[in-house]
Amino acid sequence: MQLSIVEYPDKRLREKSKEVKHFDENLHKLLDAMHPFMLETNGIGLAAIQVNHPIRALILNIPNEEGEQPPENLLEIINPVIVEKSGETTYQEGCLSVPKFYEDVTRFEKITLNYQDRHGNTKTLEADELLAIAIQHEMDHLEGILFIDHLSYSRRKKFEKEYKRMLKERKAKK
Ligand code: Y12
Ligand code: CO
Repeated sequence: MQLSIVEYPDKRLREKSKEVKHFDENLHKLLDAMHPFMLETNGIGLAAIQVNHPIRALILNIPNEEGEQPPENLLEIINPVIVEKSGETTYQEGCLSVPKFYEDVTRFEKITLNYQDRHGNTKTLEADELLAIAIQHEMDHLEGILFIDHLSYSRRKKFEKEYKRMLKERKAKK
């Protein structure tokens, strides 16, 4: 399956993703294609809507202390719901759909998540540190929300100006 990234300001990123009801071969093929795609593009998290599949599915492969992303650490998360949350933490986030930009975003420090795996089995996960941040970032995608939506008015205006310039420069290079 050939995938490509949907980039801001594409309106497709604003769609609300639909609940996954069929844990079938189509879902497995998509998840199987998302993982190598995410690694090739240096990502640690990817929601299906970012590759033009607006379903409530996301993957995460948080780097270990050596900076590696072993396949056994891959998390496939379907239909997630945060059931507990606490604390606050700020981290400089990036997104494959908003290339070249990194901004501080404040999120819950610890979360407990209910979700389904690729076979529809129900799971619970307690997450903190980068995993908790990345889950919240990816779950925002399911609602059509991007990390830049969390910026202050003035920071967002600055971002829009810089992003427009980046897109213009990229177009001129082509
Ligand atoms: C903290 C950190 C990350 C997340 C969500 C997941 N975000 C990513 O995986 C971002 C990946 C990313 C990769 C880039 O590298 C390439 O595109 C090759 C990148 O660099 C450029 O755009 C040049 C930017 C972001 C949540 C919380
Ligand atoms: Co993102």
